[in-house]
Amino acid sequence: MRDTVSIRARGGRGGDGSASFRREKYVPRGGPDGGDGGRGGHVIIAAHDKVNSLRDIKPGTVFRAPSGGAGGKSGKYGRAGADLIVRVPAGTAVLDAETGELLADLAANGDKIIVSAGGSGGRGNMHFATPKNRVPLEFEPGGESEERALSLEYSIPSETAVIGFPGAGKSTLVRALTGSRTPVGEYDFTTRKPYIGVCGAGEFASFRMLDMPALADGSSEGRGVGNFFLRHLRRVELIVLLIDFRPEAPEPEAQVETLLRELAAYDPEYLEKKRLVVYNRRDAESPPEGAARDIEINAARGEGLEDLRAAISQSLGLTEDVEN
Ligand SMILES: Nc1nc2c(ncn2[C@@H]2O[C@H](COP(=O)(O)OP(=O)(O)O)[C@@H](O)[C@H]2O)c(=O)[nH]1
Ligand SMILES: [Mg+2]
Repeated sequence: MRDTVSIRARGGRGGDGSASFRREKYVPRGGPDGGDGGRGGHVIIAAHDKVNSLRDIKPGTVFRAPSGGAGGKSGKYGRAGADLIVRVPAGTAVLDAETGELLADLAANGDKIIVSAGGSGGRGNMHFATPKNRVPLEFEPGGESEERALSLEYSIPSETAVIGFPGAGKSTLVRALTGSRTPVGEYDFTTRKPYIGVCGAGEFASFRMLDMPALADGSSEGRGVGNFFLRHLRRVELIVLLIDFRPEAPEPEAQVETLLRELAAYDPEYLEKKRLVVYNRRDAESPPEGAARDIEINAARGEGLEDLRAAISQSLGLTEDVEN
């Protein structure tokens, strides 16, 4: 899955204004009638329903919109250059590649942004006549457009995501709650791509849940599968920290600490999101201490999943005022 791509965009040049003069029978010296050039086409990036990845956009492509037409005789306007529309999936952020500035977050179908406006059309000489100069030869050339380097970043729209150490049971949990057919295995880093499933929450509501690759210590510095997938947390409202409660796993507190550190290392704003700490694989008997607010599950046996579903629904505000 390609979820980032760098491109360039350049709007069309504006059409030149025209310099011409009226020619009519019996009028020896007609006035200026050169029309204006048309504007150049814009380059527009638009989110579209039918597009679900950035895979069809070749990295490094320069998207150039056509120029505007030149103005003509008899005050004729040049035609505007057609806009060039680059379609991306809903959930694509558009960033200035040089400054990293977020230009637009195209979250929903139909959201769009002009990334490089076409140059304006030049004025024709009919605008330059003055009482002193009735035969102006001046016209304006069309305006240039500015080429921009852009970076497109797609992140899957989802309300929740599950992060945790390898083997914590993330894929098992997402599959149990949502029915998504995610690879599940005993190997570390089984899940290299984020997967998504939908979990019903009461009669009319549902939430989506992302299964993420394992987030191990240091992964934000490129260990394991690296941190690239953390960008998919951008749209997530609630992060489930799934703690591996096997005796051979690191201490639960250490896991929480590591996960939070890795989140913060990727984007400090991720710590502002809602969080739920969930203990999984508690096949052993001793309950975790001081964990009254936390949830314990056994994803493989399907235990505690209803409590978890309710806690997530409540945290997302899906359970309010639903009675009758
Ligand atoms: N005994 C036990 N095994 C579990 C539990 N949850 C998951 N597993 C198993 O642990 C293994 C790894 O699970 P997986 O969901 O792939 O972990 P992930 O790396 O976090 O996605 C699989 O064989 C699961 O069946 C649990 O609560 N108890
Ligand atoms: Mg997995």
